[in-house]
Amino acid sequence: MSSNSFGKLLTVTTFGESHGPAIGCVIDGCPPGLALVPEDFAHDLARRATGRTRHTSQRRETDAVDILSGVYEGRTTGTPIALLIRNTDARSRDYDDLLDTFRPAHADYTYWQKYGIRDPRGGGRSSARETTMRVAAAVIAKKWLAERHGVRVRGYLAQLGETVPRLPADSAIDWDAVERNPFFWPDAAQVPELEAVMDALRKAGDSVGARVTVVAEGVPPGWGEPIYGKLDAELAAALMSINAVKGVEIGAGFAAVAQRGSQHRDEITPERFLSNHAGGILGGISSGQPVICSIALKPTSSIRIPGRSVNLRGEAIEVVTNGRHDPCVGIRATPIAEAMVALVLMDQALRHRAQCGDVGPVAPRIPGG
Ligand code: EPS
Repeated sequence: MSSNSFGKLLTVTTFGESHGPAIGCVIDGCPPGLALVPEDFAHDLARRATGRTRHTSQRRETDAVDILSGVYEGRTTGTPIALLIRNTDARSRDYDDLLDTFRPAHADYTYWQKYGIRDPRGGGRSSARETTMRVAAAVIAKKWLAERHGVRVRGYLAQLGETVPRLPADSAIDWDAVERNPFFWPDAAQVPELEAVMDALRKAGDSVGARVTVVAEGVPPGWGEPIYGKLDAELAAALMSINAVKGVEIGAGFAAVAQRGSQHRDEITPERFLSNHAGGILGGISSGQPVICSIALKPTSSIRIPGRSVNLRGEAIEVVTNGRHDPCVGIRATPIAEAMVALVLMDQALRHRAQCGDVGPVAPRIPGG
């Protein structure tokens, strides 16, 4: 009803507000026996965290994970796994000027209309702080997918404002290069250019949108439940639930509009598929090719450039948002998008095993590449 949980066999419930004492999640349905220790969470949480470079919000959270349940002697027990992270660097005074105002393009107004009450400190529940717990939950999903199925879920920033990577369209992603820069950008030579864009933007007090692409390799054919639990439908819903996401594409996405059938179809030879416009999903079921999704993130609404809005009394006002905001939320969105893809894939893998576990590999099986 209130939609703080998602998934069917692997369910994730998150809770907490940006400026409350803590944020947390409960992951239920994880198979027993998976090795899990608090240190497993550090890498991905650091990739998503604020305050690690000058290009993101300067709030500095430690993001230390407490495993409260579901793990015994370093292994999951099959019971609910509860994770907790304390908020240690909330600065609620930054929001004093915003207590009775609605930031244009922010959830301030719609939360107020829906609930008739809101926690305005740091955006409360609508804050991207909540995505910390998605990334934490997905550490478990990524681990299980890698160990059980050899699946790897990785993402990169595919566009920042008007800047796109200067790489040939069909070049392989250099994943080491992606991880070596704070933007998750695949073209290392272009990073100084991105830094200049971001520095100018921050100086201007404005923000910009972004595009993030996630690639899941090693997904076997068969995951996804037609008709209403299609893999692409659930990926789209999960990715769209990320703060600031305004668009989702699977494979060729909207470019498919201008393609001919003869161009779009991924022809099959006994050795391989000859292209991947489908993004690894046919009829809502994984084909064995890499699953490829992209998201469009809008520019952050909390900016220093004055904008028109109204206050709680409905009076016209001018809003300026100070505080420690991200000039581009897309910069930190790569691990979040990976997380949502991994959680959906693990849930679908468990569901496939439950219904079709006895089917086994079916010939012919085309290597996915
Ligand atoms: C956010 C606004 C900022 C960010 C926050 C997301 O919060 P605050 O004003 O409290 O510093 O720092 O991001 C995080 C804290 C995080 O961990 O992602 C927003 O409005 O979404």
